[in-house]
Amino acid sequence: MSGGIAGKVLDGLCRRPRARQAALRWLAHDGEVLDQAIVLWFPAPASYTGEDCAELHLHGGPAVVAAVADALVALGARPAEPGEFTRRAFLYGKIDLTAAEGIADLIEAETQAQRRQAVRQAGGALAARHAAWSNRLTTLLARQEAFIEFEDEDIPADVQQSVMRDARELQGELEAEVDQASRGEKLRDGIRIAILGAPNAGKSSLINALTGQDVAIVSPQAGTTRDVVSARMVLAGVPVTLADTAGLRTSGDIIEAEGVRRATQEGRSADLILAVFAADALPDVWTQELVEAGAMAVVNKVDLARPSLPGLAVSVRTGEGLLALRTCLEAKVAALGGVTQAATLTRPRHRAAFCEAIESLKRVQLAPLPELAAESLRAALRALGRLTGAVDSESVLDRVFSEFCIGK
Ligand SMILES: Nc1nc2c(ncn2[C@@H]2O[C@H](COP(=O)(O)OP(=O)(O)OP(=O)(O)O)[C@@H](O)[C@H]2O)c(=O)[nH]1
Ligand SMILES: [Mg+2]
Repeated sequence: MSGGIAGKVLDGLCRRPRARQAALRWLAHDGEVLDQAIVLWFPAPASYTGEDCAELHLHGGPAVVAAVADALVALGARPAEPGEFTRRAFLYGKIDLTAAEGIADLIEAETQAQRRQAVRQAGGALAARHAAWSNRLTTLLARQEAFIEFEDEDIPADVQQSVMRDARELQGELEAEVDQASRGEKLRDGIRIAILGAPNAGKSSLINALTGQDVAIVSPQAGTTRDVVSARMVLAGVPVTLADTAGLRTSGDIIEAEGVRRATQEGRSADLILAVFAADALPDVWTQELVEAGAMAVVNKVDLARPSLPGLAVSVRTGEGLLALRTCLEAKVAALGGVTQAATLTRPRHRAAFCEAIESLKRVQLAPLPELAAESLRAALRALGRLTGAVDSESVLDRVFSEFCIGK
């Protein structure tokens, strides 16, 4: 519970414990004992939200929880909205917006690498780097304003040039950050790998072997797979969705043709494509084109014939080359979305704020008048302020906090 009446509500259930000390209490309401619970009382401001907070650690059965929840509502409380506790913590200045997002990511983290990134962000790593950039921008703005104010007096002549030079340097640093951003976003959202190739090349056999699950039907008949069959796995700490697809060929069968259309579409949205050939068949143009466009070539069935084209040689049947393929995939996935030492931008929202700041810094350097340069510096500061929520509209806050799956 959080809010001004949390203490009063708590008093309605049991004797209030001493601040920040766990106490065992019988909870009772309307003359009925509801549960025996561990009760904690956190008076403001030293609490998660910054308001008065109380915690009840109940026996978790649904009837116990329902009875206590009903009693709390009868005493004047209401259920929290998704993310409402964290939203209040943000509004009371306990945390900034990037830390709030880190907490949401921490709750959702599926892999250890995701957890590490989220812990760092929830701990304020991104906010700290942001503060350093904001400070530098503020100094630049102060220098530019001094230059405008005292232009006629004896301000050193090179002030203007040094502001421009520093603006360019800052622009370069923000650009480098945006270049790194896709890693943070990929680690958060996961990576899509599509398996494409000619019918019968062994794509379905490969997805089964890589995931260790029997997800797709395998048969000697060409054109077995029609739908896109997806399976989740973790590579290098990054969540990966692997998609098996219909064999690529021109087909008169309308169902198979639709499968091929879906396969191509899956390939377009994938971060990485495995282009599978069969060593005992002639390489087909469809798959060759994928390799020319950057797909990773895999030649399967090397137990049947020597591979006639370059690519990772594997045999799903004998297991040959599968370990090398997995190692290679892990390296690629780590490069696309692996965890980095530094705090990175993890959301499109962060990237948008940075891109806007970069555009403003470019305008600073092109400004025909010192006043316009100052205005663009101010715009860059505002754009950066959006990252931590210093400058933000309700709608952005609504979006960030509605992502929480639970009250927290
Ligand atoms: N000898 C040998 N046969 C293989 C190998 N991998 C798969 N096969 C066989 O090749 C046939 C086709 O395998 P699938 O995995 O169904 O091939 P696919 O690429 O998914 O085929 P479509 O779904 O029709 O596009 C099956 O009979 C498999 O048992 C391999 O490494 N060596
Ligand atoms: Mg198949």
